[in-house]
Amino acid sequence: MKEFDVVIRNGTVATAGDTMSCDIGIDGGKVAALGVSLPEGRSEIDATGLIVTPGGVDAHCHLDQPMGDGSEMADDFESGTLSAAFGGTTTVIPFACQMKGQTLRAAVTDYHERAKGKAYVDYAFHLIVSDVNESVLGQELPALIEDGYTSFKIYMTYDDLKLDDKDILDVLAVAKREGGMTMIHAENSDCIKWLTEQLVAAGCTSPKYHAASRPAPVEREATHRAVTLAEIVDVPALIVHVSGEEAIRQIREGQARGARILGETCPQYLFLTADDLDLDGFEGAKYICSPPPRDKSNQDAVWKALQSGVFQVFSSDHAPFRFDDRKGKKLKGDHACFNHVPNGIPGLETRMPLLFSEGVMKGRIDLQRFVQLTATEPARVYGLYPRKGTIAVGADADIVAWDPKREVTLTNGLLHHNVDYTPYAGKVLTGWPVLTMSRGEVVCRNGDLVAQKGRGAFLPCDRPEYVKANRVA
Ligand code: DUC
Ligand code: ZN
Ligand code: ZN
Repeated sequence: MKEFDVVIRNGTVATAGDTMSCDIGIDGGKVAALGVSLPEGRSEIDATGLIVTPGGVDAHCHLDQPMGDGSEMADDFESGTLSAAFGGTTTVIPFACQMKGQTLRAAVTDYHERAKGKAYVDYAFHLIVSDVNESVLGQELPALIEDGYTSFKIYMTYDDLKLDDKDILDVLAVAKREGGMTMIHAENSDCIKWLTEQLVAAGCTSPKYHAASRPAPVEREATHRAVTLAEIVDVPALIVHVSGEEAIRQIREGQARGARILGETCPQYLFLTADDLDLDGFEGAKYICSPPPRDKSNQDAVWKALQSGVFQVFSSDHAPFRFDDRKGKKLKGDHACFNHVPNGIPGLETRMPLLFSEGVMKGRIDLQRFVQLTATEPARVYGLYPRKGTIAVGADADIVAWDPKREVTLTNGLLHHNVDYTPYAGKVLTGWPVLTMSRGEVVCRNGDLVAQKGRGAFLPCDRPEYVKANRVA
């Protein structure tokens, strides 16, 4: 009787701590052994010449999220998780979004319905808390944290989502008391509103003015305030999608003061700039996301913060809107003012390949940092570690094999999302995920899908160890 269901043999295995040449024995969907010359498995995978990493954890992506303005996200749990798998991501954490007037529980129930039977890889939910009231603070959030929904995003901007400082303090206090992780979208709403009014009055309405309506100080001020509010409550909080130097400085200074502030950035802040919003006609709308991409020197600052540890998490913020579509970027037509264009860009499938190629292969970060940022730390921050985010005995066998020699020119046709463009078209990448395994089952291999839709499972999250352990990395 053979000891393992699967043996992945002769790969270069990288975790957050080490790189080693070894075989991986997998049994019952879990890693059962790491060693050399492991006994034969019932199935064998030859990883000679490949780099083997933990499957990615994309801790910030939007799938089939109800929008309320007539727009529709192009990816649901089926196309979103398919696209994730082909890009080396084996866990996604999208958002169950509370509409104002709705209970959090109703948002979660609705989101489970949307996910049911559709996912190719495993998924957990963050909550979005948009309506803070006594029952949310006193009953709903504590009960949902207990049930495995241990992280929640709050917004400082967007009229239908934003909270004021008092509400934010109340949510942070619940996070502290109950052991949840608060994610904060930090942009100053009134500044955006005022700047938008000025721009529109001056006839500046094309996509490029989106960046002008949300300049770095708008993010800097809100980041400073978010850090301050978390310090006042004395609780960890994570600033999401940080775009550049000014916000980074607020986080770094907070961390230096001892505040337990975590940071997340995304590919758009490494590979896009505000110039991309200035393409002919309406093309720039493809790049409208918030905060907006900045400039080259801000890209450099983001790389530095990835290297130095200011950021713990590298997510896609996949927010999928089709370009040539009246439910997408052209919701209000192809001459719409920038503030009527749905915010967000696709990136689930390209997140890890971009960082592998431009980070690891170009020597900006090592393999350990790559694994930390794309898998281990997101799993730890959101209470999924060590089940997810590592290759260790007892962990789920969520594993990706990379061919470091494969050169790929990105085109939208190569990708598996349901969006009609990729912001990264034409980029030539070195290194590509050639095999993605989830709980011991190969999901895709050499560009072919080999698993069934619906196999992905919901993951209740533990209370994040960052909160439990009262510390940041
Ligand atoms: N900004 C967000 O805050 N969420 C989704 C997409 C975006 O651009
Ligand atoms: Zn956001
Ligand atoms: Zn987002």
